[in-house]
Amino acid sequence: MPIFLGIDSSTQSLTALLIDTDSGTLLHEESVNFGEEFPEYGQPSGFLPDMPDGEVHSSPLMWLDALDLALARTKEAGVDLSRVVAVAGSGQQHGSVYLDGEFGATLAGLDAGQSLSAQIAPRLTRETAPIWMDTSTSAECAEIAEAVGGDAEVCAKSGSIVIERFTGPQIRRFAKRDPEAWARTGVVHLVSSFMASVLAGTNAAIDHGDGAGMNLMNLEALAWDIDLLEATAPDLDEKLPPVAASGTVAGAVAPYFVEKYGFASSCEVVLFSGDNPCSLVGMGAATPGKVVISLGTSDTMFAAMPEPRTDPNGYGHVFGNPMGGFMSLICFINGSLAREAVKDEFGLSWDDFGPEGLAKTVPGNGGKVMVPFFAPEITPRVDSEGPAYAGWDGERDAASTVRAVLEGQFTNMKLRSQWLGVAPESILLTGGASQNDGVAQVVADVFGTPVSRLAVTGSAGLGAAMRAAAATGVGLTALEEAFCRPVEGSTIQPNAECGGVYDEFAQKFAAHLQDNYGPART
Ligand code: XUL
Repeated sequence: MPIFLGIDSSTQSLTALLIDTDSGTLLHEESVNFGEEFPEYGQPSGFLPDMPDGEVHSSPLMWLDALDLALARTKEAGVDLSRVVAVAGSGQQHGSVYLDGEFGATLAGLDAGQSLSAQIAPRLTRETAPIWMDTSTSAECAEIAEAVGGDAEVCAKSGSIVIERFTGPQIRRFAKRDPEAWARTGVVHLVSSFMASVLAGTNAAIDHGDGAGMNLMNLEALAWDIDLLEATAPDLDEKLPPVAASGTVAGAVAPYFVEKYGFASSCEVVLFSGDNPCSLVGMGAATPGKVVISLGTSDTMFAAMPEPRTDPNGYGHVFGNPMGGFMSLICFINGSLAREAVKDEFGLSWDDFGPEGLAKTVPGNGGKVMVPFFAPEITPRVDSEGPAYAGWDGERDAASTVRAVLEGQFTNMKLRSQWLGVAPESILLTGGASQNDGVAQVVADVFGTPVSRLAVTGSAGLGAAMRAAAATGVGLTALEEAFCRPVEGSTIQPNAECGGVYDEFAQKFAAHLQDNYGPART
């Protein structure tokens, strides 16, 4: 019986997930939390805390230790890895890994007697990797935009204006600040293509899904854009792997994995992609029609789109859809940390965000509005030192603040997604808070749309495993039927009585945002 492996290399953990496509079952899932398993790296949440100037970095060697550990545990759990026909993966988007010209040769000669991290450590020209939470590159963003003719031009070429966390500005900052190390750099990988390279034992290409999150790829040509490359860093064209379709096979799995974990030498490594593109597949939303809202450290909203259409306000992004065509993505910084801040302020539990807790207040919150920006937001781009409240006459109480944070978050999402030009027919909700029926009800009411949840929660890892299967000939429809079913009875209908409440609320929210934070930066 053929099985397929998805590897999800995310911010806080690495997960290996195996599916059996004949029986339509999830065979095994093994998750390694970086902070818990590898305290020696000093990164409790998967990145170095307290770096200066908005820098947020992580250790590629820690991800490799997690890969070794996840595979060792999967084998120990009795999974016969020789049955894996193909592996694909998902990576936190935008992060970049800097390696010297010997990286390819090291990969070709990996020794199963040693760890991956020990063998790859000498190849790093930059010890740590800037990740998607890094906001240190405002100067570089302005320089790139100016060199190319402005943000609108960069957006028309790459699908996004120049964005601090995107890889191009991050590369530029490194090349400017450490030109000697930049000169020694032979190849720059994304998290996704780095992990794929290690598995395949050869430099793997960057796929169209994750490649679009770099401000370097031309969306129309699906190739590196020479103007953007030149505006970013010297000799960048020589240091980037090629871009390729997400379903491309990078090669057979490296002998290291055959000897150490029992993979068949015929097992194929399919290109890795970004976590959001992989989630699109894992949520069964790779064909246009469904909108996904993912509630995580950052909240994201994404959907497949047949033609690339860009956000005139510059907040949204267009990436390649791993199954062909394109996808939109909108990312909100104030996600679970904002919900947690309200929970902690009043010493609540997540049950207070559930249906019973929300029953203490009414939709529209009796005129109380909160702009829930506990940290500076990127959608819209406003500096913020804390949320803004309006409509409380006396002290704020727990129940109205809980409703306010949720209504504020989802109203902001609704307003910032209007450029997509389609009102969603149904919303698929995923991520930590998605299982909470109260949270799901507020989403349904604000958007006026039914909300469903799927059985499998790790949609990025599942999407990666499904991509591995699809690349070797398993049909997407069959895969979606087997793995992307909504949980029976879990669909939440919008409350008919809400009527126009949320239209009026959205206007109030927009005015309150403008009054408190001024016009958004573009
Ligand atoms: C998307 C983004 C995040 C990361 C999280 O643009 O920055 O969703 O991909 O892993």
